[in-house]
Amino acid sequence: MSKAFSAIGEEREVERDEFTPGLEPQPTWCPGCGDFGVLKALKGAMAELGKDPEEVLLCTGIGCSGKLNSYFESYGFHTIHGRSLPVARASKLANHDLEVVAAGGDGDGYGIGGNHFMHTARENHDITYIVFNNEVFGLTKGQTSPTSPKGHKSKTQPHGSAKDPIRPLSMSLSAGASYIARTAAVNPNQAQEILVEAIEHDGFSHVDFLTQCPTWNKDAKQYVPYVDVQDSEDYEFDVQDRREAADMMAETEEALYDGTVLTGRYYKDENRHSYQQEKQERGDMPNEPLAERYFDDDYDWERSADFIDRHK
Ligand SMILES: Cc1ncc(C[n+]2csc(CCOP(=O)(O)OP(=O)(O)O)c2C)c(N)n1
Ligand code: SF4
Ligand SMILES: [Mg+2]
Repeated sequence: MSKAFSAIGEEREVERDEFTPGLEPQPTWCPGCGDFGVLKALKGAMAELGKDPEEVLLCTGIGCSGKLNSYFESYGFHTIHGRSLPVARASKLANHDLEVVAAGGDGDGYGIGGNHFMHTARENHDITYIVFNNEVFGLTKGQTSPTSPKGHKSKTQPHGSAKDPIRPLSMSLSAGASYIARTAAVNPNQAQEILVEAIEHDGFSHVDFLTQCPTWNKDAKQYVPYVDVQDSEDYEFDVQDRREAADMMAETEEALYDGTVLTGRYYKDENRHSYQQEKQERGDMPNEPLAERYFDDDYDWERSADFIDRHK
């Protein structure tokens, strides 16, 4: 429970359950699915931050993970496969008063939506991106995904995958994300703490969330035991140092497939301006939400061509 300012400016307590829809649909996730852990951590994080459901927009992709906003009370946009990020960033730019969270699977975000992931990180849009990493295409019945380990057997790779898996943390760092973390559904307290930090961060926050899929990925490790790199004496690195973070990410990505599950915060750059701030500093983005102009009948609309001084 935590405090929030309501629409009329009064402080009030916020409960985790305010993010549970009044008419709660029966979750269609399988028993034991890691996706329940993401839902719980996100509800807890929003309540801890004192957010009202009407201040939040949750954009999801397609997959078992994409069902998240059916079970989460807020504004929601269930987009098409791999396209949660373009919708999320446009929404944030049009109404920067909204707290915008995008979420989807490893196939959705690192596969079909990989291009959007790379450029949203590069541009440092001020949104939080949660990737449910279960190492398979869950919804479509267990095909190999970009994070499936080499040799992983599935319907699409019956002799074992011949591909090396993607390195999501390293990829995010080189693309330009300014907050990068990994957590796991089996570690709900750490997951909530990390989501709170990610949402509070001004810039693109990427959380690789390990979610077990007991139905289609039985040979995958269930992510226990896990190690929190911040709590363990075996790991010493500075999350603000790009090179040290890169080394720690590489070690983490290697270790996962050798059976050691490392989680925690990997990188944080608090000095980098978000895309919205950069645009505002250049004078080509208004400070008030575009959405407010739309409802202002007296607003004098400019065309983008009017901004160009043709005599220069
Ligand atoms: C353009 C397009 N291609 C393929 C599909 C079929 N499809 C639906 S979900 C999915 C994969 C989901 O895997 P992932 O993103 O890892 O999510 P999970 O179900 O594991 O949470 C695919 C291939 C689709 N819906 N749209
Ligand atoms: S198929 Fe896997 S990812 Fe989908 S709901 Fe079931 S356990 Fe979860
Ligand atoms: Mg998946």
